[in-house]
Amino acid sequence: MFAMLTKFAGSLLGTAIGDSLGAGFEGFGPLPSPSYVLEFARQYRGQLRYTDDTHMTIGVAESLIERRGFDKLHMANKLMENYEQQPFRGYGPGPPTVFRMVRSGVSWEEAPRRLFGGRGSFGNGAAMRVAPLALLFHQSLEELREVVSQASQITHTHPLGVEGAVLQAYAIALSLKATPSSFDPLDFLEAVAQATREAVYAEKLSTAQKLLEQRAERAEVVRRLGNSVEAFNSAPTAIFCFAKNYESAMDAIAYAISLGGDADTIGAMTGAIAGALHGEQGFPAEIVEKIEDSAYIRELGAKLYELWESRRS
Ligand code: R7I
Ligand code: MG
Ligand code: MG
Repeated sequence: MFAMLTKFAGSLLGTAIGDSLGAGFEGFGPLPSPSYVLEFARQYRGQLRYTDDTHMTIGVAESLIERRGFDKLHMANKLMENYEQQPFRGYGPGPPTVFRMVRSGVSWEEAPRRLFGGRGSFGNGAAMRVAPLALLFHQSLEELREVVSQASQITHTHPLGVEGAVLQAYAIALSLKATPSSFDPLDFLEAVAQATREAVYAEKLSTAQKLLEQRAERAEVVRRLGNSVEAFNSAPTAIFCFAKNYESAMDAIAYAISLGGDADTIGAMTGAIAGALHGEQGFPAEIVEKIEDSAYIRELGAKLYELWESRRS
């Protein structure tokens, strides 16, 4: 049995590694191969800086730790304050618009609903930051769904934006409870598929199972599952990238980034799931060391672990 502590840290570090490595390729077409990404990671000199994906994940973790549990208003303010301190991290247009509306007097309930014609965003911004919630609430999938929907709606109210975050959280929770030696990727995909309440996601996850069985090429994976910024074109893709490469956390991230498109975010989501299976040991120390604030991110994982332990007893 893997120690839970390293799995908590692994999921947050996996987010940061996928994000920071993928950031340089966001918006690119498919890369020559996953090993191209691994080679880039090995040879890169200097610090690998993270983007909004990790920055928001840090905010979610900080709020859970400070409040010793989920407090929507506190988390919303934390995400807004962190953004205002470091607005340069490549945020999507939605969240900063919400924060500006709130600063000008619109309520937290109302502001995110005003985006994109009145239903709110279905971008992957709620899914990319979900790891800390998945870690803390992994024991009850019902409670996890409830907490993740609420936390998503700070910025993403569209049901498809929320569902992407819920499924990404389920994937992390399942991975956290599994061990690498007994992991079955088809059973895993089936379990995530069973949990979805939205047809688009059910369809994508069923496609993911077929692509895995057929050992589909990367180009077909991109064509069928997508690699863009909408939650339904990236969260199922990340879940697939992990399932296909479950034996190695670094290979999973490299494969995800090699698909191109929203590479930092698909890398971050894949890394969060893979890190929850393999723990921090799944990532080479020389890569972890290159990631900006990796010691702080590991510490947040440890504090979330302590919080989870204390809430259990
Ligand atoms: O979801 P969000 O926080 O963006 C996250 C992405 C990641 O790739 C990060 O790495 C960063 O680069 O940004 O930000 P949003 O602005 O809410 O959503 C992202 C994009 O999804 C939007 O800018 C739109 O292009 C698209 N989108 C929609 N398009 C049409 N209709 C989101 N919701 C809608 C919609 O309802
Ligand atoms: Mg980003
Ligand atoms: Mg991105």
